[in-house]
Amino acid sequence: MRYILFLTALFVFTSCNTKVKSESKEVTKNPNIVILYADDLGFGDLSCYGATELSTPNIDRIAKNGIRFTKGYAASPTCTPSRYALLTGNYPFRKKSARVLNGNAPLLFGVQEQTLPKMLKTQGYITGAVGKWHLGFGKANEDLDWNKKISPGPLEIGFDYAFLMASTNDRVPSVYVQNHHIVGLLDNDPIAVSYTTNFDGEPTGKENPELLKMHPSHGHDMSIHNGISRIGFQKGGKNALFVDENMGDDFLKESLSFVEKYKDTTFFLYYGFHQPHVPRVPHPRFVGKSGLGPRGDAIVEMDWAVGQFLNYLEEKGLAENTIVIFTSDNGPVLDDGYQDQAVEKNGAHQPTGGLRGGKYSLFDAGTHVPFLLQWKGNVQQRVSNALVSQIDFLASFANLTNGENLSHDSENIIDAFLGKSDQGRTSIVLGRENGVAYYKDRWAYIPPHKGPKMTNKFVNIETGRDTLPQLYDLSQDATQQENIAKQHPEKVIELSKELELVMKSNESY
Ligand code: NG6
Ligand code: CA
Repeated sequence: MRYILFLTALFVFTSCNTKVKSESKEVTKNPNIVILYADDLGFGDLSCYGATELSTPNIDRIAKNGIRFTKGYAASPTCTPSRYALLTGNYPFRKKSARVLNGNAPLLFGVQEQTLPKMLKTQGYITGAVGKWHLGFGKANEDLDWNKKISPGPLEIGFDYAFLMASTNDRVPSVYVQNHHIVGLLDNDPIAVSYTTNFDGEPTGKENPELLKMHPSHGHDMSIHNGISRIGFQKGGKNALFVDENMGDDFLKESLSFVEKYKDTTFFLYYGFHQPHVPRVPHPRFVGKSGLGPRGDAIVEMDWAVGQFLNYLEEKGLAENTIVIFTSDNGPVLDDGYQDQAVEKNGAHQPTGGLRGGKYSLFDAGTHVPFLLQWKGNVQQRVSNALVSQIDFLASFANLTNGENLSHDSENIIDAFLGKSDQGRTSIVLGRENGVAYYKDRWAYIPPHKGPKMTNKFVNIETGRDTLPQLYDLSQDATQQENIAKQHPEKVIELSKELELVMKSNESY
């Protein structure tokens, strides 16, 4: 960055004068970087993206303060692969194990792999991860004992501090992990976790529905905790189990205390919300607030937390020195496994903003998500149509901070992120190895895929799969209504060849 180079030169030039030296050091300070990462929030779920049935005034503040991207993308239509891609700058199809992980899966990253926090650490950042993880813990091929030191994990891939939900809120173990240990675990009540067999005497959602306050619609019928049955079996560790209703407050508190502790340094914070992923169990003070049932209430709860976080930055005088990004890991879903009236109470709300598909889908709504960025005093308010992806944070922030990008796929589009250019990426691969789409310029190409065209009847989302090639012109047909592959055979060949080249370069590792 010219900005940084200029100041570095100033630093060298004045280095004989200690007083000036310390002043110039002050000016060269890189901005703090915060990524606020929603879980399953759709392109149409925020009022700043046109939602009328739901109000998100706090998240909208980021759009008012900065940039609202209209073409912002997560890497994949599910959680783990998107998070992997955001943190490594690598397309998730390069890593076969980058798929929705069980709660006892090993750490997805090799400890040698470059990550965004590792890169930022080399540039002097203190790095923290709070909230949803879903990226595994422990060594491959080794059963993790959750009662001992939990490693490798976030601390081994570049985070200085971590306070994380171990997996997802619908998967056991229902605990938080702080650095290397489960929070609140007592020696006399160890926790045990299994994804194959239940523990003797432990009730399950399937056998004991009378114990439930929220019933599954499909799946989610194993161990019961807090009146909610989950995926997987757990026993013990009672003192350590999280309370779903408090989770939003717990993550906010941890995020604020991380910022408080490191506000005089340069920090990077990855703040992963659990909302509005299932089970949707907001704190009672948000129940009924949206009129859309628990899914809407969970979004209102997250919006409140974002407001508290932004207020804190303002109060501490950090807003001008902090880049804040808000985005989502994949598109929206209504019934994702619990009877929480998400479908019945949705009314006229359009979580996808009218885009085709949703979570799990190769159609646009699977990965086309809200994408906002503010850097007060440095970035002007605007709407940007540049194509931007979470995969590009690594190369772009490496450029901004003078760090090194070692990833395969991350592109430096820092000028687009900071609103100085309308040019983002020109092409992108979306999805993971069992299903991808390829976008270039105005074209969305989905290669032939085997498999069902619909997810199950509860989720009820089109997968985007077809045994024939699909081609859509997003400039004319943003909702992908007309497959024009037959009218443009030469385009289909061109795009399929390009996609093949990208996928073959830097083979899976
Ligand atoms: C699915 C779960 C769904 C959700 C998803 C992952 C069932 C029936 N469905 O398998 O509830 O957990 O995985 O979501 O179990 S993600 O946002 O973390 O990728
Ligand atoms: Ca998700």
